[in-house]
Amino acid sequence: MESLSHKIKQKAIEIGFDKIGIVRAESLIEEGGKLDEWLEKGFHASMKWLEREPEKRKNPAMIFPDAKSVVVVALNYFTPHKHEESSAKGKVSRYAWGDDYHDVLKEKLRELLSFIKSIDAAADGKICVDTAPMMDKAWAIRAGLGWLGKHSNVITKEFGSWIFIGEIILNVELEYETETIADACGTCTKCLDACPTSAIVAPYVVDSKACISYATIELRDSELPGEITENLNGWLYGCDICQDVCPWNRFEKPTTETRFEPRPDNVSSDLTAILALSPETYAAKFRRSAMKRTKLGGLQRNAKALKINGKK
Ligand code: B12
Ligand code: SF4
Repeated sequence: MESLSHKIKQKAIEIGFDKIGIVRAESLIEEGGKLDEWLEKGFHASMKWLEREPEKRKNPAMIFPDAKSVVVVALNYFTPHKHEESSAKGKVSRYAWGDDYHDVLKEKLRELLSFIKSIDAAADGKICVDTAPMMDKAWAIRAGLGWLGKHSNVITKEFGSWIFIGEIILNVELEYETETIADACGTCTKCLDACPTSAIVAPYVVDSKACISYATIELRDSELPGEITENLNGWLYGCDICQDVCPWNRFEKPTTETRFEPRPDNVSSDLTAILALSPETYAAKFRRSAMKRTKLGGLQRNAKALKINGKK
């Protein structure tokens, strides 16, 4: 008879996930230690929410008390489109081109959880897509989905690093993955060398303060720091430089999830049009888009920085 673990894996692929692994819901002792170090060094910059309840980030039982297993999924988000190299446009990072991944993953994970409950009436679980403080990358690595690249994103052999990660913490014991994928970065340092702001301070470690992605998405200041403005390289929202240069991304393949196809003007956005947005037109344009995280003020701040920088 097929095991529940096997059925969960089959169903996950049927729902459209690209990779799945199941691991025991243990505390992340080693990875948690690295998180502590990262926070102590202030690499989280102004993201104070990362400091909150650090123990919860390391221990799934503190998020879901009956935690026995963690089902970890990866969803490929690569769509074959290219940025326009024009000073009138600002580049948007690939992850934000289509619909907000939180909504897409949550919907699929809900379907998976309902399926599990339909087979085992005693089963219950908690869906996590940034909604609960889980260390997504650490779980993906434990579940054998990929390895931590030197740019600090998880890389898979099949899809490169263009994957989103999500989990379901479950109250049922399952069969667990026993093997992890070995680090296949080797001696390559392309991501470290290409980062224009030297934000990858050591292999596997990103200092958010220097990262264009952090500054253009998470930083709430009314102006971007000078070193970021001068090195934006055309990025309006997020940054993909360290992943674009990664040799493993030659294995990128188009996703089957049509909601990740770019919305109009979302690959290379017209800077003048961004600056002309009102709160109403902004809300309508970016409804259910990951790009709303930076809010209208943040997006216009980035567009202004690009316009000033472009004129230099
Ligand atoms: C905070 C955050 C950010 C921050 C910090 C990024 C970072 N490097 O952690 C900022 C705003 C900069 C950011 C940017 C991006 N993010 Co982000 N982010 C997160 C978030 C919410 C938490 C990550 C976290 O806890 N970081 C803290 C550090 C300590 O955690 P960590 O990297 O997992 O820690 C490991 C390593 O640092 C390593 N380590 C630490 N020190 C040392 C020392 C040595 C010697 C070694 C060997 C290892 C090592 O070990 C740790 C344990 O495994 C996650 C979602 C989540 N809930 O996990 C998404 C997440 C990591 N982001 C994601 C994405 C897509 C991005 C961007 C690509 C978006 C973009 N295009 O602009 C960029 C990538 C920038 C980059 N090079 O990392 C995806 C990554 C998917 C993937 N393939 O891995 C995630 C997982 C969201 C998701 N659910 O899919 N992000
Ligand atoms: S996202 Fe951009 S700024 Fe951040 S580490 Fe990668 S290359 Fe550097």
